[in-house]
Amino acid sequence: MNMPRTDETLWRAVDDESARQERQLELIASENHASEEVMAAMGTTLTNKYAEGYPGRRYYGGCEHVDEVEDLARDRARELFGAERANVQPHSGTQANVAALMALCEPGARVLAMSLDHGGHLSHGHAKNFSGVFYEFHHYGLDRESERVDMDQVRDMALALRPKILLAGASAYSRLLDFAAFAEIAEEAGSRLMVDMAHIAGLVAGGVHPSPVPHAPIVTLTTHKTLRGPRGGLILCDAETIKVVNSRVFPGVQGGPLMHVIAAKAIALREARQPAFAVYAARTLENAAALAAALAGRGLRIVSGGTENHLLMVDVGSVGISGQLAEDRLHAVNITVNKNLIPFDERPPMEASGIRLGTAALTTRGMGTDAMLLLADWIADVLGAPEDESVAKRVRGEVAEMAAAHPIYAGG
Ligand code: DSN
Repeated sequence: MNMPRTDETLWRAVDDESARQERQLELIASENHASEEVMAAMGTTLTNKYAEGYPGRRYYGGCEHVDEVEDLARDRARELFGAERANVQPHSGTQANVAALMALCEPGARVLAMSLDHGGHLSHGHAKNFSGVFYEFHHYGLDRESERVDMDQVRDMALALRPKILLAGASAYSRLLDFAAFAEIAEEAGSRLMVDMAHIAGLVAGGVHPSPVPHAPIVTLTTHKTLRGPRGGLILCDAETIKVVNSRVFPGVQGGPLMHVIAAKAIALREARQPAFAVYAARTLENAAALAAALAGRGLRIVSGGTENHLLMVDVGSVGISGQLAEDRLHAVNITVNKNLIPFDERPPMEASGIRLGTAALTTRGMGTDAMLLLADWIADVLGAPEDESVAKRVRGEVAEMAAAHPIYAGG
């Protein structure tokens, strides 16, 4: 099917976004560049199909082909992560978390999760999010010295609170989470362990990060971060939990599944089984470690002293500026990052003292540790002289050369 492009205004915005992605160096830790095949699946006739229900048990006729698509996605998810069951319908990670919480406990139940201020996630009990509105959340944090999860505090809180769910997972935490220790604490406290592995799913798939699946009856993830698929959510669980998970996803929190996105998830899950993906995941880790070490070498403090995954938290307060200023100045040279609170931050969230950097997207572009060393110098140069236009001009030129040498898409 030839794609018509009659809506010039709309397509101009899309083309501008494609050009922006090619031009800028993407360090937002939750973003990546999906393959052309993944993107093609989302532009197919599957977008036309309603398929409320599950394969073989739908509320609409004509579902024989989308059944095949959803079965492929479910089987591939189970095989990739070694899970007993999978639900591939959640529209997003937050939708997956809503369904998972509803599957494990009743509204009003007590849940213990990592604090957002220390690296958790909005859907882990923020007061204005559904999770904080409908559940009684309590939060553990990081140890002030090591800036790592304080497992003694997790245990003490779990034993005192006896939450229905102990939730492990983060969106701005650069260290390994000890899933086996979380599982032991959950057992001791009479809680069920839920893991949100949205950020690290691709690293787990690539075999370079410990998997939570053997330790938790329910694991949620997104498919578009390190896993490099389409935007969306997914739930893995054991055979005992799947019935309630399925009913919480549909009709619990969603209506018709997005079959075009589920097709794209199936493609991404297949891609993640290829040997090349394991190499990609390992390089993503190497790049993050190299970037962290090089930035530290230039005098920027790295939260917790380093990284064990795809992201690093940089305390830009250590060079006397706010996260907001760092984000703005780096944006001006086409390096894209997001400001982020660091643990025990004294600045408000809209200002913040940190930036969060992730290497998943640049690794997809084929950049390696040499590129990370250059990038660290450029970031340190810009943040060390945020008002110096001559530094910005030089770095902007160097960034442009590196971006042009690593096109994301053919013809991009
Ligand atoms: N907004 C995502 C992130 O940036 O980590 C999480 O949902």
